[in-house]
Amino acid sequence: MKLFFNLPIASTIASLLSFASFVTSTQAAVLYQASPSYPQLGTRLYASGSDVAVSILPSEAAFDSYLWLTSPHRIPVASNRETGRLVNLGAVSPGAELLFGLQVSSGYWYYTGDASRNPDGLPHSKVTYLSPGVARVGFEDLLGGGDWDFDDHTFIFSGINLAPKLTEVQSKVVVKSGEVFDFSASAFDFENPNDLLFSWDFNGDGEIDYEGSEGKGAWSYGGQGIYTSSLTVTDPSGAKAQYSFQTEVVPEPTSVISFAFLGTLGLGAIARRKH
Ligand SMILES: [Ca+2]
Ligand SMILES: [Ca+2]
Ligand SMILES: [Ca+2]
Repeated sequence: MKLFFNLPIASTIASLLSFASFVTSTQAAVLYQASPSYPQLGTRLYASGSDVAVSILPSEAAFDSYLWLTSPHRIPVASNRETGRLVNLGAVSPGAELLFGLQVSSGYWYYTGDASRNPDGLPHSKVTYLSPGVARVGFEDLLGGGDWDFDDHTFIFSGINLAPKLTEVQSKVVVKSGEVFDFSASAFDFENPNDLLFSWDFNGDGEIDYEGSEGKGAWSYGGQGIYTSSLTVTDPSGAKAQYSFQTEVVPEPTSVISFAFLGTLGLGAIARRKH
């Protein structure tokens, strides 16, 4: 009878103690990890602040096409048959995404960046970074992706910037109210690998709570509850990478620990009674 009575208490104490040790852990969890390189498909291009120029490389595509800058300004650039031509689009505000569109004689439009922008939901442009500010951008011009070699219409873009890419984010998922905890993140950027700004909003109110160039620091929560925290990394041209995560802030665990102590004393009393 005592055995049945003791076991649930022991397991309750064990779970309380493990909960307490998890909460008081000083280890930060790895929340996000990615390779320190950019994918070539779906890469967005941003303005660096200097003049944006496009040179047209040879094309062997069956289709004629015309390249446009469609945002933040709508500017016609050149046909894919104007090999060797260099078009200067002038300066675009730094940080703005340069959204290029290829108007193909088949009637379809294909865009730089996310696959969801294209009529078939597939990526149609491949960005190969050549040097800071300069990339070769090749398009596929067939609905469905064709042969996926991304060289039907090829251009050299200069005056561009790639957004930084987060490679690791560490923080605590469960934090005690009032506890100072460590957090850290690392990011990768072609143009400015050592000149990035890390901005943390821990309580999700839109106000930056901690900012610095080192990618690490310490902070504490005042209240309790579940918060959507975010980290934004910005390069000197204003291009950004963002990551969001949830943090649970629990009360100071004095009640948990005293409950666990009570449980331990209770078990001792039960053990003594057995003798
Ligand atoms: Ca092709
Ligand atoms: Ca950059
Ligand atoms: Ca905040």
